[in-house]
Amino acid sequence: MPQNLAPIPELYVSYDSAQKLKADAGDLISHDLTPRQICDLELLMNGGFNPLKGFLSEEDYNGVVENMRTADGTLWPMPITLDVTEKFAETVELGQDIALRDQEGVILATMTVTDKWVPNKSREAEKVFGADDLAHPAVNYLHNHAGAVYLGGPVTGIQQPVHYDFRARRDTPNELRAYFRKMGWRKVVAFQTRNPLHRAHQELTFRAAKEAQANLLIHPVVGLTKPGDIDHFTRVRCYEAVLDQYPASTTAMSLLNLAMRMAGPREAVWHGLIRKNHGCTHFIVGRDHAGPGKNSAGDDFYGPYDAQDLFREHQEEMGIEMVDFKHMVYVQDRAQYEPADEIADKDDVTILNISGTELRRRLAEGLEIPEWFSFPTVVEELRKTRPPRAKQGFTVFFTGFSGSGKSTIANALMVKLMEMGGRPVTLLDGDIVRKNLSSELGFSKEHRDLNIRRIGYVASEITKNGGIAICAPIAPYASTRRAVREDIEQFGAFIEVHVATSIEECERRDRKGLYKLAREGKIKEFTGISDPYDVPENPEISLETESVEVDNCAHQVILKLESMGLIKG
Ligand code: PPS
Repeated sequence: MPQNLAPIPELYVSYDSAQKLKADAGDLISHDLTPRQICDLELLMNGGFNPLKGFLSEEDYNGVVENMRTADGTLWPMPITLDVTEKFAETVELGQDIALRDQEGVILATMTVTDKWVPNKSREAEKVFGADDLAHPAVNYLHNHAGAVYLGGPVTGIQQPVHYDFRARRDTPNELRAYFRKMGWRKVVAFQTRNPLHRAHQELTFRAAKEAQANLLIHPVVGLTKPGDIDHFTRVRCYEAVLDQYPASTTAMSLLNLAMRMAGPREAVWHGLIRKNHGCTHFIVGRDHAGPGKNSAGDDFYGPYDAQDLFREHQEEMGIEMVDFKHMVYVQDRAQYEPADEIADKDDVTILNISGTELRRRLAEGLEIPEWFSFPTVVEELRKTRPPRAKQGFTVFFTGFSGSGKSTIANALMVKLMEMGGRPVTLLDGDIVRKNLSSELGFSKEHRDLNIRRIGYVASEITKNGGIAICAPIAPYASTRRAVREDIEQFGAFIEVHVATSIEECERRDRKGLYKLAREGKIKEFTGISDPYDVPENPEISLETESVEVDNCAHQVILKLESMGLIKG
């Protein structure tokens, strides 16, 4: 049997042992896994991350970060770490077993903690992602979401994470290997994707398979992808629509529950190793594979062919061969797709191409998407989840000192939007939220953060469901505002409005008499007097209230919404 088709080791114990282990593990200290950790654990347990046997130890982590190798020299480019809070780490001793639970509390595995350390996250960012720059989604995750302490140790698998969606389309490495054996597929080229497939992708994957004289595995990621990507439910429906376009019995599709890091070159090598574990012999690597977008200076994080170069350097050792991704363009004169670098008569033919940005613009504005570009069924699915901007939900988030005029302008805006109609509008005013949603909270940093997070959560749900959320808290901390923006932008636009009334003017107005009390020390931690306020650096709008009427301030917001295409005349 070819090596790529032989069964691969998993970390699961037998069914009977799992039942016993699960009962015993009820008494262990538990860690509730984050969504990313659940993805990582699933691939550790089912052999997708073979040869890893658990979350990395400190020595392995250092090796992986510094030179892409575990302590014993095995090539592994991505740190697979169990990050936890300092508080949780304090409760765990080395040598102790802990239970790893999913978000509903189901025990998926146990882990023997052999290592516990505080990582140098900036170093990890520099080495693994190429820069300690928060514009990189994985660096942002590392600094702003991941716990401060890492635990390492071998994992004993009890059960797979439960998935309720597309169950028949999900396969473990061993299930795919068995499928390839059954079908007699010896050579398989895998195509990794986090985007819907259009005609160009169909052409290039089909050609790649022909070139490698191999069968084709469409292997889309349905775990975590880049923030802002099209949700996997929509994508899978799109993939299913495209599958008919391939010759029967040469192509399969399987969903991979991977949490991507967008680490470009290192990610390409990682993806290759994962596909090898899934029984594939070839892997398609394109231009800017798993690229994270622009850095904070507006440049690309990685060179366009860095991923291909790093893959090529290691492919022999990896045991999976790279197939270059061809940039396919549509040649109108011949009504077909061709690789851009193979068109000899470039100057005599009309070449058409629609970029990802242009596609998003057309969807956002409800414009035509031609048939030469995509399949009608795919476009139909995309239009369902990406309605034109004027029909999407959005959040207007006011921030400013107490008494700056946030609530008054927010109210005026709400009334204007309700007059226009078309979408439900909800006002989450600072004072009102504190009477209902956050009635038990005070004004410490921790409580203010919690308050804003709650407002952000409600606003994100409203935005997701096509409504308009208007929020008007002080929201003094830039980092919290940023986190709320991230939550909301997954579903719709986030418009930050800085009500820029100066603290002197707010104090002069002192509409609620609170500034006086704050000056007398009778109210502690009062924003602008005895507590900080981070002035927004790049708000969508900054409102000057001292010489402008409320009605006009609200109107400026309406004009901004109109210019963003969120409301139509
Ligand atoms: S925060 O920081 O965003 O959670 O604040 P927020 O929920 O918007 O609540 C602000 C309102 O509470 C009143 N208040 C205080 N504000 C600031 N600092 C302190 N210590 C404080 N204590 C009470 C104040 O009236 C704010 O109302 P607005 O509507 O902003 O004037």
